[in-house]
Amino acid sequence: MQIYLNGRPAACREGETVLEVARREGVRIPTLCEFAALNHRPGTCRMCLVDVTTASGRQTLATACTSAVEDGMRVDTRSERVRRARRLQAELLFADHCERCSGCARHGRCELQRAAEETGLDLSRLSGRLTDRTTVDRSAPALVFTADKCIRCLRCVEVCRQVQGVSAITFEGTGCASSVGFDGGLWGDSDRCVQCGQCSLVCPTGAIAVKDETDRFLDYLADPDVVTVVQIAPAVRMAFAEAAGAPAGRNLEGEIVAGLKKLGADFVCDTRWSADVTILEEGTELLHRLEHSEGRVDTMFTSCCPGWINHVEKSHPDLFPHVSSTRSPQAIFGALAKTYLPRVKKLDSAAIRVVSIMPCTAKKDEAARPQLAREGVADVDLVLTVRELERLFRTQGIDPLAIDPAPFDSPFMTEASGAAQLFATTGGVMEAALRTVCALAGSPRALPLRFEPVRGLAGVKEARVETERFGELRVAVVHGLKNLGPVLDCVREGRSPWHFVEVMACPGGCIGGGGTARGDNWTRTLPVRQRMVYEEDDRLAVKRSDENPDVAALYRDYLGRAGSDLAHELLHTDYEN
Ligand code: HC0
Ligand code: SF4
Repeated sequence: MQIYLNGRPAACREGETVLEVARREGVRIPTLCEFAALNHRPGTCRMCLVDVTTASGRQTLATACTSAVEDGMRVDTRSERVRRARRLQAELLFADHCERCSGCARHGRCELQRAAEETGLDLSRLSGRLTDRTTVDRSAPALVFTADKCIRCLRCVEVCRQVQGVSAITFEGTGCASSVGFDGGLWGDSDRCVQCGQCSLVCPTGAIAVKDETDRFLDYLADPDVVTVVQIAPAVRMAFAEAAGAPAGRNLEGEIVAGLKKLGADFVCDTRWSADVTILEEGTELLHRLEHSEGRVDTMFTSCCPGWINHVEKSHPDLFPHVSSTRSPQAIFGALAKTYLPRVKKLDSAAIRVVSIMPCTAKKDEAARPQLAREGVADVDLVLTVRELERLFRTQGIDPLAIDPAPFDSPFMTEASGAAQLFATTGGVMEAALRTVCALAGSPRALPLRFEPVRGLAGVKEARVETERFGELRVAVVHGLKNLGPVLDCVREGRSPWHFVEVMACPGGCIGGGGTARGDNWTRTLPVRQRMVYEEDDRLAVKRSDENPDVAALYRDYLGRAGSDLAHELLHTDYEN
């Protein structure tokens, strides 16, 4: 089968769309509402209009994203008629779109701006004519919705439904007054949204954006009485290059450290260090459960993903007894940065502000949780996402692709194992935990360091390992909340075969977090980021969390042993209360 694209023959298959064939042939057609990775093509923005002449001679303007190819079809993607029609569609989109572009988080990276440029739209005659939708909903902890930036593409509705199975975002109202919404209420009142931020990854404009808190960081840096302690999460270094405009696959860890130091950060440390601490605490907790389960399977869930914790809290609170009490690495870092670091470095704890650089929007929510504050003071003061950091560097004149890399600068909270690096990907917390738990519980064969069954991007993964003390350990790994249902049913109904289950809310785990770089194709970027994680694990000399000398020093000099009273006070929590 073939069609003619701008006069040139192009081979195609039955069922393909004109847009798919054009993309394969390298013929550019502007798009806006369409999102290939979600198979989402509502055909509503009409940016992809093309001139179609069928083999029988019928001529029409049609949307390329929804039009199936027919043998002999002639498609003109740039006729005068097409260009005029697309420009009118762009004008109509601006009829109820705000034009406060310069202050928008997406300025320069907005898909609507790009569509205007591609269609040659200079000034819309219809700007602001149709309706006045000025609502700005700032009620959610991490994300902001601005109604008059919404172009009703419904990508956010689809990602929330298809990928997360949460369906917190709905399409509401009719005609010009229609918009996405949150069950008719404020976003912060949603009884379903987990703040994973996947919607902010797919929104083509600034309608759904991360709450920008970069100013607060600049305030901290400018205050001579404040000591800034920055932590960088395991996945940030895997996604930052893409946010900065480089191709996927470059690890910019040293450049991020250098940029933060140049901005004036006092300490730049590594969340991988506290991920190793997490494994010692969570592993000890798991061993304790195994010792006291009297032959039953008492499933324990990981607790480090705040999107998952929010999901339990909102939709499955009866499962809290199965969730590990160990705090996340971000929260453990915060607690130790305000207790252990001042001891070691002779600092006033009250002067310290902990700033997290995270791939995650829900980490903003986690940091603000009352359970993670001591005497009303949060352990983590501020969370910036990868995209906020990229914008901060850009506005402060720091080019992360040109700056010389620098090492982490505290000798106390930076050393990391390969296990800790694995946290960045789905299956990584499990693999890290198994390395240590198998060592502590004895493994009959040579201790495995790679647990292949929990690697990769399958939605649900299972593995079994033999231990001397407890026999066979059965584990499962789930990422993308949509995949969770059957696993939760098994645990709730007492049919769970798994002793330990890792849950990460985002597809791919944190490498696919809602605060990372936007990619238009998860199937392309996630495998690259995941491969970088495995390579970094291979590169690091220490493989197991319990062999990290920095962590050993922490327990020797401060905490005592894993699971001690002090460790419980600082490093555990109870989300139920
Ligand atoms: Fe993650 Fe984490 S691995 S949740 O994805 O556990 O955000 O990167 O920082 O806390 O370490 C995110 C990433 C972290 C935490 C770690 C865990
Ligand atoms: Fe955040 Fe990672 Fe959980 Fe996504 S998977 S909500 S990025 S912690």
